[in-house]
Amino acid sequence: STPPSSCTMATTAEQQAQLVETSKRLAAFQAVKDYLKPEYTRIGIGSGSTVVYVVEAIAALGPAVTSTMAFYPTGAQSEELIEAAGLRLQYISKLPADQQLDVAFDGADEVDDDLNLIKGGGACLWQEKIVAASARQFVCVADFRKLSSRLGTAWKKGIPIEVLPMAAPRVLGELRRLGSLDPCIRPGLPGKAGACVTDNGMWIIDAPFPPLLLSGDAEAAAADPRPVGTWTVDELADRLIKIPGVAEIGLFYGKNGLQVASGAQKPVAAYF
Ligand code: ABF
Repeated sequence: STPPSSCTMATTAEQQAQLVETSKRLAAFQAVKDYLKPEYTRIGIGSGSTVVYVVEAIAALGPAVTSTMAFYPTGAQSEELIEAAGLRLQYISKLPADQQLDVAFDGADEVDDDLNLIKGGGACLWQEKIVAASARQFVCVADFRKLSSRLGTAWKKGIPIEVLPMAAPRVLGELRRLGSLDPCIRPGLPGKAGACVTDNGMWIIDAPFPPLLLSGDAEAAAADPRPVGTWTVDELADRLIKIPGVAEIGLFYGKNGLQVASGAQKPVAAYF
């Protein structure tokens, strides 16, 4: 007999979820195969559900490969992942100023054609950016839903911005002036009152903007003067990071493929 339609839909949703998980896992194993060399000793490990597969792929190499490596987390979740996999934990605060991580792996919420990223959906963006910028090579691992031609198209919740709690109302005002559509303070997890508090004791503001133009995009020039609130990735990032009270922003970006002064933020490669 024909199953009821709700049953068919459930199967489809389940299949889609499985497809996403398979895509994350394959991307993670490929990224580790391509970018983790046995001679590497310092590895950055990001946050989120995709990175779980990165750690699985690394652990699968066995102690013969991993025992000479130290793993640097981007927050509490990442730290637990490293320890649970039996890998050696180390902290970025112990990394000498003249040293770099060999490679860092992390997920993303959205990736554009120039490999600019939106990150911070999981509220770990500040430490994630420090770890990425400390690495010679930063590799992004995501699934096919995250790829888009313009940031803000696939991830519609807004750009995550980590702020000092006392500055939040002022930052919200500045964001509205820059054209953000209804920026809001991220609430805590369900059942937890108040705002979402980061590993650094800060709050997150999610600031939606119209989809961002690629830097150097001919369209950007042609569309001038652009409607208020339509920015290129670089323009908006430069404005957001200067707002007093903003600790870090969830745009990982660079100028035409060049590393920005503070270190690499954009990945050298993205796997889907
Ligand atoms: C981290 O985890 C983030 O910067 C991003 O917000 C999130 C991605 O999570 P997932 O892999 O679960 O989609 O990488």
